[in-house]
Formats: sequence, C-alpha cells, structure tokens
Amino acid sequence: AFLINVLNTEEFRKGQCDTGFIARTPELFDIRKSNDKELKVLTYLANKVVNETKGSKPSFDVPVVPKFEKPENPLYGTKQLLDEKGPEGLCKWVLDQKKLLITDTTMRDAHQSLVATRMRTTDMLNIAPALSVLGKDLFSLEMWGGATFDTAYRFLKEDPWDRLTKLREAIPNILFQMLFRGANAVGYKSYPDNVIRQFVQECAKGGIDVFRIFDSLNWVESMKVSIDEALKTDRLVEGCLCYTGDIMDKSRTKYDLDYFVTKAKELEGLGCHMIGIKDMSALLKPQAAFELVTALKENVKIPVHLHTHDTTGNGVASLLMAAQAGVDIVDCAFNAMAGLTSQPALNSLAAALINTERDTGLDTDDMQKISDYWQDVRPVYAQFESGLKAGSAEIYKYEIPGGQYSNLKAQVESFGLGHQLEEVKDMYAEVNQMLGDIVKVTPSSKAVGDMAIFMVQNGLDAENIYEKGKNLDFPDSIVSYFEGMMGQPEGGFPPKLQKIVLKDREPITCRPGELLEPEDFEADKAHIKEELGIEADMRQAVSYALYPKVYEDYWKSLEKDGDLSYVSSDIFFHGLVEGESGDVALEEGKVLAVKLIEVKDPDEEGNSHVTFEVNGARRVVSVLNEV
Ligand code: 3PY
Ligand code: ZN
Repeated sequence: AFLINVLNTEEFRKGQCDTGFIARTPELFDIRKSNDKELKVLTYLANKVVNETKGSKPSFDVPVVPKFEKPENPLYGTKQLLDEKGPEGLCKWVLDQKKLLITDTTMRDAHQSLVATRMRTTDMLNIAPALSVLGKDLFSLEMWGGATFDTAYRFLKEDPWDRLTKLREAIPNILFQMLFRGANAVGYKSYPDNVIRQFVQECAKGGIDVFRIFDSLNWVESMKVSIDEALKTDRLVEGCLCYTGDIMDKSRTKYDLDYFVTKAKELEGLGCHMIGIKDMSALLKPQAAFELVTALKENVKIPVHLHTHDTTGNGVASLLMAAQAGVDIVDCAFNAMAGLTSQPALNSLAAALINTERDTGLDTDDMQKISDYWQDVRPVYAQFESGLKAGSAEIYKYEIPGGQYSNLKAQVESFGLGHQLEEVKDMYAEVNQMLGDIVKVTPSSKAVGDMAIFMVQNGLDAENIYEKGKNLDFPDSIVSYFEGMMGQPEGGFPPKLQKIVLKDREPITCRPGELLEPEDFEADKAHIKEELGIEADMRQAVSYALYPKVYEDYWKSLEKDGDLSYVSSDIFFHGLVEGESGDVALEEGKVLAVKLIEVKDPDEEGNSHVTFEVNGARRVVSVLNEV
C-alpha cells in the first residue's frame, strides 16, 4: 500500500520529489482499511487485465430488470402455505390443484448444467425482487445445493450461505428448494452422520423449505439419516428416485416399473412428504413418463414431482405426457437458461398448457420478462458453456447425466484423449454394463466416467481387464465405489471385477456413515480460529467439515482480494479495457466509479503499472506480469 500511495502523489509521478518529500507527505503512511478494500479490488482488476484478459473483452448488454408493480399486501405464496399448514397441509393443497405446478431451476441445476455452476449471487439478487412478484405462482425455486455449494467458495469466492440469506430476504413468498445428495450432502463422498444431520439443520435455519434427497445408487438405506433429520424440521422432504434404464424396453428387467414403484413406496413409508423422480440423464422418454407417473400416482398417496433434463430435446414432451398422467409438479428453467443439458423450457411448457386442464396459471408475458433478463445475463458466462449446439438422442445409449455430458469433452481433452471422445462415450456404456448396470449420478457417475477414461487410456476392454488390470492402480473414485464407500448397488458388485480393482482391500457392506468417526465440531471451530482468525459458528464449522481445504482457501482469497461478491459479473470475469468506465461495488451502498486509464508494459522487474481513475482521482497499481 505504501508503494501505491507513493505512486499516487503528483510530486512523485512528475519526478519532482526531493529529500523533504516524505516529511511533506504524511498521507504516504495513511494505509487505512477502506483504502485497503479499494486497493485489493484494483489489484484484482489489474491482475485480470494484465494476466488474464490482456485487454480484450466482449461487449455485453446490461441485463434489463423488468419493471413490476409492488403489491400493497405482502405476497402470499407457497412459502406462507408451508409455514401455516405444515408439510402435510401443503401436500394436501398440492394434491388439490388441477393446475400443473412449476419449479424453476434456473438458479441451481440450469446453470450447473449449462455454465459449469458459475452463476454468481449478484445476478440472482438483481432479478430476485421481480421474480418474487412476477413469479409469485411458481411452486418452488431450486436455488441451492448440488454443486453450487462448493463452486461458490471454490470459483466464485462467494459464501453460499450468503446467497441463501440474501435471496431469502428478497423472495419471501416462494418455496426454496435444494438438492441434497443423501449421505454425500453437497459433496462427493460419504460424511459422518453428525455432519449430515447438522448440515440439514443449518439449511433449514438458513431458509431451505424443500429438501430433495437422493442417493446415487438409489440405495434407500443411505438416504435414511438425511431423510430422518429433514423430517425433524418442519420443512418438506422429497424422497427421490433416480431414473435409469428404460421402462418401455421390456428386455431390460432391472429397472422396470415395479422397481420404481417399490422404491417410491419405501420412501413414502419412511415419511417423505413427496416423491421426486430425478431423471438426471434425460432418459425418461415421453411415453415412459406417462406410464411411470400413472403407476406412481396409483401406488403412492403423496405428490409426485418430476425432474428431467432436455439433453435429448424430448424434455417438454416428457413433461407434457407426465402432466397428462397427473404429475403434480415439474421442474423447468426459464427459456433463456433451458434446453440441452439443462431443464426443459418453462415459458414454452406454460404456453403449451394454456386452455388445457393443466394450465399452470403463470402469466406468459411476466415469464417472458424474467427469461429476457437471463438472456442478457448468459453471455457474460459464455466462457463456461460446453459448446453443445443441439440435443442428442445418443444419450439414450450412453446414459450420461447432463452435467457430465457437457463436461466430458473437456475432461477427456485434459487427459490428451480428445481424439478418442467417441471411444470414451462407448466405454462409459460398456463400464456401466461391467458394473452390472447401475444408477449413474453424482458421485457414481463420476466413478463410471473416470473408469471409462482410464480403460481407454490403458487399452483395456471388458475381456482383457482381468489380466491387464492385475497390476494397475485404478482411479480413486472407482476404488471407492468398489469398496462400498458410495453405498451398495442394486444387485451387488460383480465380484471378479471388484477383486481386480480392490486387490487386497476389503469392501464394506454397511452404510459408510456407520464406520466414520463423528466430526468434532468444537475442534473444527478451534482450528478455524487458529488458522483463519475467525470465531466460527456452527454453520461455518459444518462448511469446514464438508470442504476443509476449499473453505480455508476461500477465506485466504478474501484476505488477498477482498470481498468481490458485489462486483458486477462482467467486471468480475472480464475486468475492464483501457478507456472503459464501470461501477465497482465494494459493499452494499459503496460503489466506486472506476475507469481504466492505462496499462503500461512491464518494467525490468516484470511489473506492469496499471492506472485507474477512481471517483475522479488517479490510482496506480502495480502487478507482476506473469507471462
Ligand atoms: C448434483 O448432484 O449436483 C446433480 O445435479 C445430480 O444430477
Ligand atoms: Zn438435474
């Protein structure tokens, strides 16, 4: 900061300082906190320009937040219904509705599936008040959980709890829904039971209303702890069946209608308030959707909520058929964030159902305004898009979940196997068969994907693996799978392959949570205090327990760059170009008018001086040119 203060004096810049300069200029030592915030954000921007964007930046339209009339009375939506009637009462209300109820997933699964989970809180908060009014008839907003938790800390340098709190304040009337990976919570491995329980409680306290709970192998045993704890809150518990296979293909008997009906009854028996069908790979064909929903509605008394993806392009068709069969609620995303590996299109579905029995009651003009907002937001995230341009029916063959499908190309390329993408996809299907045909969703899908890449990389196939694999170390994820650390698959593990992968390791057959030592939250708090100087509460201790390194790195990045969560996304991701001005928010109500004046070529030490104008005053920041 001292260097910056020096660079910021006129006298120094003009080269006029003499031996009296320091004595005459006490502000050189004025290294205050607020200055510190400003300096951090300017340094972040300077680094962005010098080392990342190198002065080029696409131009973006400023997203238009639609105008809406503030209602005189407080909004009354599904959130108030739940608060007043409790979960059973709300479910009764759901069952009484003729209309098809809609969940909007734009703020969770849609961006997880389309732009690598990078959507920042500020872009959600900007539309939140409008969404709360224009979207008042939505059933719920899926806006938390899944991959959004670690990604917020890891890549966005944001606190996911902050997102929950602020959205909750801005949207008091619509149910908030999260995706909960059973024993894996919002992670990729099994956690001790007390972590799961504590996390459920913190989520409910933070504002989550609907817990959508699944297990990556549909192993209900593994879902029991989270379901049990979620039932202790007064919130809604949706027990989820992951859909796989094809119930219409009568030659595939493992995942037939009976299988799903039996599981649904089991979840209902555990006290779940709703049944979720989670079709993460978009395998539920329209007629299958009709038959599955019909069978579930005949066999369970609680509402049925359908979640699918549009990877094949058949998503809306499946939702329409499900609607005909009487599904209660379906998941969609606003059109600008729908389609492909994301959810089916909300605006299109709502329009299609007008003048039918299942009319959603949503106002299409209002829905359009929200979609238009997302349309403007999306280009800022273009660098995270997969490049997928069209739906793909090959997904029925490969059974790869949406997020993994859009990511696979990059993952395969990172192994130098870009030219063998087709082989990896074929191998994915082959590995699935070798494992005995399993449910594939985070984290079991990762095990299958890692194994497929590993097999292609090492020239393995379903025959030679039993010889060639003897001396190979398999990827961690597949070892963990065969150890039973992701739970027990339907039909058990294929013993011969299990032996090749595990070698001398012994698999478990119980729930991993039964073996894991309980987390010592007090020790976590003490560690956080010592390491990061923070008085952690339970919420922070749980975050640390879920993701120790990611959590620590987040705090360290705050120390270095300051809190960047208020900075608009175009500047956060793309910085500024020379001559460009932008508002840079440091905190609520504190906005700097920043203009990037000049980026100098690096000096002999490799430092680039970057000149800004901040609220009219010149500021120079020096950063190491890393190239
Ligand atoms: C997640 O677990 O994050 C998913 O979206 C799985 O489909
Ligand atoms: Zn999904």
